[in-house]
Amino acid sequence: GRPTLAVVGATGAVGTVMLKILSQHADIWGEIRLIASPRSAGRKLTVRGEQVEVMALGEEALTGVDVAMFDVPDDIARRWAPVAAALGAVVVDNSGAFRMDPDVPLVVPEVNPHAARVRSRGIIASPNCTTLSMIVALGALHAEFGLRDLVVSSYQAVSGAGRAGIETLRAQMSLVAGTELGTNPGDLRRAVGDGTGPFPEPVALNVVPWAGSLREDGWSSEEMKVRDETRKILGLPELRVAVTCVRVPVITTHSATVHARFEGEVTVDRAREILATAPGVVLCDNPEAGEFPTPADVVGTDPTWVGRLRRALDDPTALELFVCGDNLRKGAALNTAQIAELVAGERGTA
Ligand code: 11C
Repeated sequence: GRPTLAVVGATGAVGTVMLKILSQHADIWGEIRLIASPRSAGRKLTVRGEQVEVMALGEEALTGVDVAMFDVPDDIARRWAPVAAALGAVVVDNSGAFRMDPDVPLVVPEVNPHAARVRSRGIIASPNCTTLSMIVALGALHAEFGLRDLVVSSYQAVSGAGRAGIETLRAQMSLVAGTELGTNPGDLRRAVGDGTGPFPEPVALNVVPWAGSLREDGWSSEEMKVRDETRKILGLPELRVAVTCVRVPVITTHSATVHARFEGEVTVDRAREILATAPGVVLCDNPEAGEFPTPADVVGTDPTWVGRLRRALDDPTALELFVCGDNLRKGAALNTAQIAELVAGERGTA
């Protein structure tokens, strides 16, 4: 019979997008079980046009599952993903709990699909949304030119912090709407009060150079993820990466500026050819016509969008580009679904 799929974290920001994706993709699954915290158990959600009752996360819900997708916080994944694996499921985990575990592959189907086959813990990890917003385009360029160094600045949407992030920006926007706030120091902070939600500073009408939690020497967890995950996915453990992660007042779709230096000289013409034909990438780059990707157009779409492609002015081996990717689709739910579909496909041919 067709494989049974469990969606753990079905009620969250990523889970909600996952149900849409499962309703749009080829229907390869038998039963689809929706699982969430006991607080959400009993709610009904729609997937594939059918109402399905949410089950509480526990051994019973995870028994008899072939593939289990986890879209939950790290601590929940750390506790329950091994349980699902021990019960026989292949786990596809979208949290940060297992990404850097040497026995867990970190997979982007357009870049390293082969890695998904070696999974001694029964767990496959899906990368962080900021890594995913650039890695498909970067992987295609790396395959041709050989990546040497990377300098990245992110422009991250508030939905990266889940529903709380979206609600915080919406609430702050209504507090500042129609006012002249933002012309004096402290204006925004007074208007927003303590309601900064998951962000350290007001995010409406602002830019916040922080995502995640504090790591050593002033680095943020998000910055460490971008570096470590990029190295692992591309199989370049020594890759030099400089990254600064910034939160901007966008609901959904992460953007990044990328300076990528390669092994030898590059040409924009060849880079354009590669990006125009790479699966999962759309080249949208016509500065004369004012065409480049922005989150306003990219949100809700699957690919990584690339624009502003230029050769570095002072280095013929380097390219500059601007990328946008929907952080809830390719950045989270879509990549997880693609990995789950890879696994289901293996099973079909086994
Ligand atoms: C953000 N990228 O935008 C983060 C959220 O490692 O999966 C996702 C955290 C993760 O805040």
